[in-house]
Amino acid sequence: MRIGIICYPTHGGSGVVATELGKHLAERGHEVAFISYAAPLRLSHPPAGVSFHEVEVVEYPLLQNFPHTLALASKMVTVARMKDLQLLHAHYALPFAPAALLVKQIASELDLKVVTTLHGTDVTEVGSHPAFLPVTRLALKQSDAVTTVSHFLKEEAYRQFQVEKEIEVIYNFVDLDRHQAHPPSCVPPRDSPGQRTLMHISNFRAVKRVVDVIEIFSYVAEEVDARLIMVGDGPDTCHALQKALELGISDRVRFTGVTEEVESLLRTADLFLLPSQLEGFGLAALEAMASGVPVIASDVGGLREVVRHGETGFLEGVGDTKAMAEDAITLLTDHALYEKFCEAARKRASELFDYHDIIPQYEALYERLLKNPTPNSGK
Ligand code: GMT
Repeated sequence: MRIGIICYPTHGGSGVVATELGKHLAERGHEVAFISYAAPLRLSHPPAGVSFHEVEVVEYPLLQNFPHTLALASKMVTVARMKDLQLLHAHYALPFAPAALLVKQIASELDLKVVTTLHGTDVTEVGSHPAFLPVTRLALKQSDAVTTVSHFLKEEAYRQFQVEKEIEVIYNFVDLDRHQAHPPSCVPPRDSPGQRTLMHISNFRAVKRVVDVIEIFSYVAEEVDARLIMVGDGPDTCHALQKALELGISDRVRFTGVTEEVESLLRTADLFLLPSQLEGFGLAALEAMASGVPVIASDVGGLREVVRHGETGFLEGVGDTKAMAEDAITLLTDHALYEKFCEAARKRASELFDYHDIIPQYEALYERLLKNPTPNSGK
């Protein structure tokens, strides 16, 4: 198949899922064209079968707020015709799904199918905001297929958008081979031999509650010799830094910034913290589990489908940093229990979220759509 993928190039989970999906599709013999305003983070070296097409920014005095969606749609038309694409897959509803639908109309001779995958805040915050709601709703109605990354998000999409449309759940996935449990460390050595490593990875937006991460760590550090590694960057980095200073623990908190080396970093972690306000899925939690790292997270949204409370980690109420810290201390001080959780985490990642099982679900969906050409389209 010849597939166009549209996603955000930044270090958010939706861009990661879109990029990994495209790379796996190419491994399986499909041709994949990425269209975005910058190369996605995990596409620095596009493999065979993958191409990247950049949306140009036009400068003109009138265009103070550059109409990115229109430029994106125009670029997609060019790429779709150049590559004879059969399908456009929008990762994150806005502005990708409306742009893809515009392309479908403009390049009608191609009879393009449009798949929209909803990831999280495109349902819970952005897409359902009154400023965008009618557009999101139309885009979902007119997409040839809509998928969500969790059952929670599917129900939330029905609730927010009131669309009578079949929504298919296709879970996010991991490549277990890249997450071999506990190989040698690649981050700076621990300050002491027995020191334990807690880790958080995110885009440091408000929804991730990074200040809570610092607070949880401060309780843990009172009882256990531990350090915290904060991976990523975003609007709330300064708040996290400030909190660490205030609590007098900044010598044990390291901020790495954005990195592609997620798997090797995770191999150095003993526990993963994700105390988010909400998650459509919680890809970072899954990546931790794939590395055999138990997760302590908020009891919300798609996280309930990823983490099994009391088995692969613990889920506590949003903001309950004390309970999360107690869970962390329990795991870090009971070796036998900790080992059980590590094993269960990796097992769950492999049984439910292995890319070998998930990619074929996208392929089957694409094939089903392409079997039904639009009447009189000439395809
Ligand atoms: O975080 C966002 O605002 C959007 C999006 C992104 O691009 O990172 O994240 C969502 O997509 C991920 C991949 O499907 C999910 O694992 C995240 O849970 C989800 N984030 C939120 O719902 C906050």
